[in-house]
Amino acid sequence: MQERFVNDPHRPHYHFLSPANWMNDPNGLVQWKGQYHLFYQYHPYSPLFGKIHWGHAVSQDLVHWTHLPIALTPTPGSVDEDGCWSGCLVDNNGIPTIIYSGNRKDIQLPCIATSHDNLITWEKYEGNPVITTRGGGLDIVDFRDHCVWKEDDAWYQLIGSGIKGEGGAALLYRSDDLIHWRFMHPLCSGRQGTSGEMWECPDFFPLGEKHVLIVSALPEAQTYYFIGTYQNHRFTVEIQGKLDASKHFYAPQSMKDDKGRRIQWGWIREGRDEQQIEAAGWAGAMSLPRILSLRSDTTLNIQPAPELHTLRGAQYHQENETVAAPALIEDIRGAALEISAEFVPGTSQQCGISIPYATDGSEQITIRYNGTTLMIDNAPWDVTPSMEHTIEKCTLHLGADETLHLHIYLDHSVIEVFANDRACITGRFYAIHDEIAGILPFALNGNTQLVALDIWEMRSIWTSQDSH
Ligand code: DQQ
Repeated sequence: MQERFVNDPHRPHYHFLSPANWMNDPNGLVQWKGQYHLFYQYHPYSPLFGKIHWGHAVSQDLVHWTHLPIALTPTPGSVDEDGCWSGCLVDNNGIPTIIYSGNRKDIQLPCIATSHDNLITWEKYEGNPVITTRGGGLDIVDFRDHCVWKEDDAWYQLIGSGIKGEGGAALLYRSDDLIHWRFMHPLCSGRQGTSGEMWECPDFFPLGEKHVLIVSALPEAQTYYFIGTYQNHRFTVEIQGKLDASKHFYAPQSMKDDKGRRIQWGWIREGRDEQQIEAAGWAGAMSLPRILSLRSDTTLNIQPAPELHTLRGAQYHQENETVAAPALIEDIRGAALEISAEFVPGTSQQCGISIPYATDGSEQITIRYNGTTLMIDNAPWDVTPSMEHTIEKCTLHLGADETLHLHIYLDHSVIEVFANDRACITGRFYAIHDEIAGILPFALNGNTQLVALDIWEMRSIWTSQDSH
């Protein structure tokens, strides 16, 4: 870790981060010659958003990353002079090809770049942009971000957009050569019931017997998924919902790996102001890799990648306890932990896990479930939970015999909560204290069974040699 960040209590230890400064969306995800490549939106010269480059990192195991040279840099006087914005990567007959949004004067247009040295250096196509008319004649709000795939003998592309008076839209294009594109129609748009005026970062892929479309909707900055049937280049939505309850998880992109898994990363944005970000010298983190699959009822199953188990260090375990009143497990310290807790909620009004940073409960983060709602809040322990302290929340209904399974990843200022493999909440929490003061499983007004509780200290993914 870079010397200046060593004592920063808020900088995550096992989430992917840029070496310093600003980062946002994951881009160009691919497994190439066995290695996972992660490109990302990066402003190498400032902790604030600005002229965006494509950062690049590689991993053998999905967990540890090595930074590589910057892949795309804005070219002065060109269509991407103000930024190389989000996009994807495809294998065009052995030639890795990036499709990204060139940004000039706040207008984005689709551009192409290719690599001839295994994804290290990139040559921009001299005819960029490859589409010059935004939105195929529709009255659109904006036009950017790309999801490209091969189907039969042609290339297809979704571009994020919004149709005025209608809402967010994912526009479908077709091409024989990745250079010449023909607009077909909106594959999906706000008419299908989702709010949002503009859909950024569309991601479209087959999952089980269905297809899934994921979008990041503006202005509310919320990620949505649509599950449905894709036939004859039309998409019929059957199920839809929020992907992660939180606005801190945004602009996700996914890839299929050689194990056939659909792996997704999202950008975890900051929850602090520009002054604090400038003082910190960095902003943004990548989520943990999440494995998406379809459940038997064709809803979305979301689990952290099992490779993360390799980061587990010292373990605390307890099982079959009745939780009637909060009892602090005191000997857990640090701020990089994985917690797995299974509850039978029983008669209590609420149950969950509280993570105090001070033994008097004055500073803590709590994951609570009340039978219908899962939430993260930062209310001091003696305060009745209220909206004021709720950081994030989502609906979660348990089946008749279903236990509550909370799977929590705390990594300094980042917290990712997975509940019953189907509800996700990502939060940011900038504690004053450097480390936690214990873990507090709790139940309020009744008895809850804690079937099993496991807590692991998590190792850092960086070594002292990493320029990070
Ligand atoms: N981030 C990129 C855009 C995209 C947005 C710019 C989503 O291409 O729409 O950094 O976070």
